[in-house]
Amino acid sequence: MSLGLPAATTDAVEVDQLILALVLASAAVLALVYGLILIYMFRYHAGSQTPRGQPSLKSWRFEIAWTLATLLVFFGLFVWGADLYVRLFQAPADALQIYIVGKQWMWKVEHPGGQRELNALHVPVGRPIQLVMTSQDVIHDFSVPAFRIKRDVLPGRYETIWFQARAPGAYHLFCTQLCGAGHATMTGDIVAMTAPDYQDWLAHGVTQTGPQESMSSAGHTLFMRYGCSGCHGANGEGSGGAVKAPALAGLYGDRVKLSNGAVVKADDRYLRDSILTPDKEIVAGYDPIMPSFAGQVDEEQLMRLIAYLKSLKPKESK
Ligand code: HEC
Ligand SMILES: [Cu+2]
Repeated sequence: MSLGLPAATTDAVEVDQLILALVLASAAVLALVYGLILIYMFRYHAGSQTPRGQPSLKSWRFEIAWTLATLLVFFGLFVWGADLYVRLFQAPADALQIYIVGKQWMWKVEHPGGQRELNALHVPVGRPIQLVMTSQDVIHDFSVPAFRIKRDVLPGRYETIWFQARAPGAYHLFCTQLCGAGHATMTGDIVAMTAPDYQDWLAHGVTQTGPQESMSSAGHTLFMRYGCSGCHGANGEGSGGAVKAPALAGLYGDRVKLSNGAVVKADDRYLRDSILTPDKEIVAGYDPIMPSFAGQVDEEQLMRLIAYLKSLKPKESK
């Protein structure tokens, strides 16, 4: 059941199957109820000779059977839907991360290799892609009907979504959250390509301004420029000298113990908050001396800084 819309990702196929199952189950209930209404309408219409005298005996077996049957069918659909929903929001660990910043009224995309594009997103087919998204101004919504995905893109935090395209092709991207006068123009193209074509596109297809630099190496430049290195060491190895600051290598994905006793996972959200609101979560054993960089680094620089932090591998000795 595609309603003329291609199901261009692996999950889109299953989303369609779930919708079809829901429609069929609902149609069966509808047919039963309206069918009975129709039958009784004709059978017992005014003046019909049908005997009306003896009401039939109530059967508990019948009551229990139909209640259980409908419960199981609809509960089964619920479990299926909940499971699919969870899978839709948990990207596989090997997903390729691509960064997206929404703003009035465009989508800015940056690939890990530093390739940038506007209102377009090139991806390889057959490989899970995770989008890490944020907004520079108001709430937008990243929606690709052919992929059956849709996610609000909020200022001040990261939202992620993932998909795996099935076949090469171009698919429409829409902003589906009314975001101002230019909302209707906030569209774009998702271009799914074979892996070799994608590599080729990464190497040649992008119009570049200046020397091309990967996101993490651009992030390292920012790390030096904003003085992070002064406290955290030139390569994020941490420092124990005049200022004591934690090592950042190997931090991503790790568990961090905070001064209030809580333990949090160092994901994209945590790294972002550590840079913008360092007072909120203090690493256990350190003084809250890190300044906030809110207002100094913009969303795109922040993503590059984070890409750099993620690229730092843990020390052997750790
Ligand atoms: C004045 C020294 C100083 C500067 C400059 C500084 N930091 Fe920090 N940073 C710290 C200290 C101290 C902590 C630990 C206490 C805390 O959580 O606030 C920390 C914590 C962090 C954490 C969390 C570490 C963990 O183990 O969970 C991250 C991430 C981080 N800093 C990134 C940065 C980045 C990126 C910059 C530059 C934009 C920067 N810091 C600049 C001192 C600094
Ligand atoms: Cu928008």
